[in-house]
Parts: sequence; C-alpha cells; structure tokens
Amino acid sequence: MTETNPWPIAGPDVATITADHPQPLEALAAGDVPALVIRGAVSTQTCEQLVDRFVAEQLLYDPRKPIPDQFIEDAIPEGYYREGRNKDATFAWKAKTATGRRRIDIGTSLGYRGSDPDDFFAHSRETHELFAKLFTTDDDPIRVLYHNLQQLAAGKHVLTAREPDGRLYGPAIIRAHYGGYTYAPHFDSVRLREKREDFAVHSFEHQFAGVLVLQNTQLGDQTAQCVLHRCQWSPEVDPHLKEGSFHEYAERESIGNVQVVLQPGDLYFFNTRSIHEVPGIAGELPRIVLATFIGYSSDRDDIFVWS
Ligand SMILES: O=C(O)CCC(=O)C(=O)O
Ligand SMILES: [Fe+2]
Repeated sequence: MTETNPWPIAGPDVATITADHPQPLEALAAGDVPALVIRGAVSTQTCEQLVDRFVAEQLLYDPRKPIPDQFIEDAIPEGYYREGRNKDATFAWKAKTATGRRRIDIGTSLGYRGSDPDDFFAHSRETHELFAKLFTTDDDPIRVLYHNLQQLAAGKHVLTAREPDGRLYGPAIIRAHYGGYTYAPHFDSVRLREKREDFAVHSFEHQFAGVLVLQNTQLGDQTAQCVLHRCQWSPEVDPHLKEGSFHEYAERESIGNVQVVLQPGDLYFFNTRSIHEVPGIAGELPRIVLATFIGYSSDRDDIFVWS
C-alpha cells in the first residue's frame, strides 16, 4: 500500500492549484497545504539575463572577481531583524564580520528599515524608481509574481502595500545569498515577531511569502532549498528558535516537514507563520531570489504585497 502524503505541496501551475483548491490562499492560511508552487513562472534565459544585469549595474557582485568594499559594508548579517522602533538588531545569528556568508539586498526591507518610518518610505520611493529603470515590461519578475498571486486570489485584489495617505512600501526585494548564507529555522510576522503596530500591514490576519528563484547555488549535486515545518509559531516554540534547538524539538514532537525543491524560474508561496529555513550551500555562485511578503485576511478584499 502506498502512503498518501499528509501535507502535499500544491502545484505545478495555477490551473492545477485552483482545480485542487478553489481558494488556494485560504488553504495556505489554514495550513492545509505547505506551499503553492508555480514551475517555470519565468524562463531560465530571463533569469540569467536579470542576474547579469544586476551585476552589470553594480547592484550585486560577481564572487569570482574581487569584491568591492561597499558590498562588504552593506551586507546584512544572518538572522537580522528589528522590533518596532528599536534601532538595534533584536536578533542576529552571526555577527556581520564573522563569516563570508553575505546577503545583499536590492530594494527596501521593512524588517531592516522599518524602525525609522520616514527613512523606510523615502527608501521605498527610490526603489520604485530603480525598478522602473531596471526592468522592461517583458522581463519584470515583479509583474510575474503579482500576476500569479492575483490568479490565486479568488477575486480579491492584489496591490503593493500602502499607508492610508498613499505612501507605498517596496513592491518586492531581490536578495542574493553568498557563501552559504543560511536562514536558520524561523518565522516571519510583522504582527507577532516585529510588532510593527504603526504600519498598515500590521492589520492583516495572515502573512505569506512569495519567492521567485532567479539563480541557485550549487555544490556538487546539492542546491539550497527551503524546508517548511508543519508547525506554526507559538510562544511554546519560540525558545527553541532562539536557542537554536528547533530541530531537536521537532524530532521529539514528531513534527513533519517538506523540502520545496525549486529550479531558477520557479515561484512559491507559503505561510510565514510556519517555521521554515533555508540551509546554506557554499557554492561558487549566490542563491538569488525575488522575495515578497503578503498580507491576507479572509474577510478583506485587498491583499497587500511588500518587502
Ligand atoms: O529565500 C527563501 O526561499 C525564503 C527566505 C525566507 O525565509 C523568507 O523570505 O522569509
Ligand atoms: Fe522567512
């Protein structure tokens, strides 16, 4: 007898996902599915062209060449985030200088800049201008992500997050992870983790991530892939995340997980309250993704996307 998977990933395209789950985002919110995966949302050729452009525009560096100092200074440490208006990092797994594991962002991160709202919205404005120049209508991966999300939205409306006075959040962010940069088991929530009460995105009941892989890192036959644990964040789980003992806890509690294996061009959506991780692989090239967060409430017609 074959065992049926108790927590199957939905995919590989919008038509199949919506046939299996008429309200796919409700299924994510409820934790019924670990992820919605859309294969080949962008062609591998476009992915390569985009990565080449980021390097040519000096927005990312090519690790096979000498690294300009600016990138070393601008790198974001592993595990970095800030709470509320706190200017200091609340939690970072590794000090900035300790490893060659670097993350370089192109775009505006609420997690990184949100403790100074004026700076955050000014930076977001610059990001909108940069992206308008960086992408053409035909190769804009942000349009692809929003378009797919809209098709999964069962009649709700997908739009870039905004404050009531019209100030826009960053629409998405490009993140390059060098040297085996690792996301240890964690969750993301502007409500439950970062406590950003003074931002409009705080009012959504659920938070998802939408991530499009543009380039993976490879070492031998290994690539870096996200693991989603069948466990939603709770105060009980929290000490295990902070102490780095989540894997032992999951083993003890028989918490299952799935690895979401993606190729460049694949897009996935998941509920960021599920504990998740991306173990780093120190391949020659960085893993590069286009990443978003998504605010969703069952009783609201609008779906906010930000970075
Ligand atoms: O890079 C990924 O696939 C996911 C990273 C992550 O944990 C997040 O965006 O919240
Ligand atoms: Fe995350």
